Amino acid sequence: MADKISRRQILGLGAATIAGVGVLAKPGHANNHGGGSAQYQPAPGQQKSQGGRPYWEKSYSGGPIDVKPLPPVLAAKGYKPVVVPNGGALPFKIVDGVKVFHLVAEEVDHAFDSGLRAKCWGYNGRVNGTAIEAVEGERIRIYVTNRLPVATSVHWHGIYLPNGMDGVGGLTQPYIKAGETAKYEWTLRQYGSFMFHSHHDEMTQMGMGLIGMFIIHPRNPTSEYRVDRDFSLMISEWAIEAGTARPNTLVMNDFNILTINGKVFPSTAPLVCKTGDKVRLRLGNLGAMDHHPMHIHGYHFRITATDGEDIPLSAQWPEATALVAVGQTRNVEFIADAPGDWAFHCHMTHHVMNQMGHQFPNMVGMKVEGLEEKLRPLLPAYMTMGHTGMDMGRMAEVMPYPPNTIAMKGAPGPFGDYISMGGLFTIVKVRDQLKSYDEDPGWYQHPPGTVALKASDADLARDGIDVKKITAGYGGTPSSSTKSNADMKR
Ligand SMILES: [Cu+2]
Repeated sequence: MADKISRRQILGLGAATIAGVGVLAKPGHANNHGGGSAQYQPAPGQQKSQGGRPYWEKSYSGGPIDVKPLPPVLAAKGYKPVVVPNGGALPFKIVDGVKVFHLVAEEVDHAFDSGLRAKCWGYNGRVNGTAIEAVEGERIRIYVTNRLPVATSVHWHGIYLPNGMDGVGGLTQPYIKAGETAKYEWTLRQYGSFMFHSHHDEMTQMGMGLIGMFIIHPRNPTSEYRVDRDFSLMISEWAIEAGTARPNTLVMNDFNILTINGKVFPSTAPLVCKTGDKVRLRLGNLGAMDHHPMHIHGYHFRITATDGEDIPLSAQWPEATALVAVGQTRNVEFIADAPGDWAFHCHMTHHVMNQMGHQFPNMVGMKVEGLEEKLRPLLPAYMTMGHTGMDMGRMAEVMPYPPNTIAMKGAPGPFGDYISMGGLFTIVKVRDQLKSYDEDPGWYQHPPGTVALKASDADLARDGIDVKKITAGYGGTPSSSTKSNADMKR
């Protein structure tokens, strides 16, 4: 009975479908499309920023593909370039009104961190850190030279283009064979945060590093669009076993190196901001398998755009954590009005660790007195790990590791204690005074009295805190008035 659909439900479905078709089939108000080969007309900025194009058009394809392009725009005049921490934008030249780029796919001896290098594949000498940046309405021509030992192709992810420019190897174009150079050319008819990546043998080639962000600025930016700091952050994940120097692209779950623009913390460059700056983070995820809830401390941000388009102000979603799924981009924005060193990281706790190996037996809480002494004659370097957790600082100092390994790498912090983070972790450094955005301003100097330090005896006495007494209702024996959720249900 339960799995049979009733006649009533079928009718309901039918009605919903018909209604859906009705909505979709309504003639769109194609204000930014024009017909035939008309010159490309970007939507009037104000209208766009307050809700994008009218809902719903017949298609999101951006209208006719043979539009006449608008003149190319240089950064100095028309847009504020994005900041690509640990990376940079692909250079271009302008030839007869067309912006010409040259993307080179090649092997790169890449440093994830000072302690770990691997032979990866990347674009123009960088792994995950080369961004393409252009402006809505521009005609672009991208040459792709393949210096890999195998065929490749490049897909422009989220971007409206003629089908034959879509870059799916074998489907929309022949492979770009080893040594060949292909030419992609089309006119940009939208703006936003997009991506590009290999679309041939994706598991291998994207896993080896053939991914990047593709930023398109609006032709007529609104005041809302303008920010002081505009960061482009590409997230990915890798499987590099300790002591090896090549990513293993065959694994499905055991990713042990999690990167922002190809770097792990502490090699991720800080996101430097001045107090009061309006900040945009463009987050993209082209990792193989994992979605990343990217979390900011000390602030909340608004999710202002997806890889689809801007989100109208009234619908923007306030969050302290933005989920960036595989294949998605998310723009988040906030006002950096609180100075400090604020963590920005993936909230999956295994994604802020490096290569630590997750196959340990669970030792947490185990009594290990005398164990090391007994085992040392058999295993001279033996150290019991994990019974008090994974204290990276201690382990990094005493554990023997193979070379080219960052198993327990974190960073020494400002208080003499180790920051036990790696992977998808960076720091938003907000300062009242800055010499330069391009310089790490060092650790935040906290105003006196604003750091959580060891409580003094005077503090404890004043507030009647007796640390020796277990206080009912404070995690000790529950008092009669403390009920669990289960108790409440009864
Ligand atoms: Cu994650």
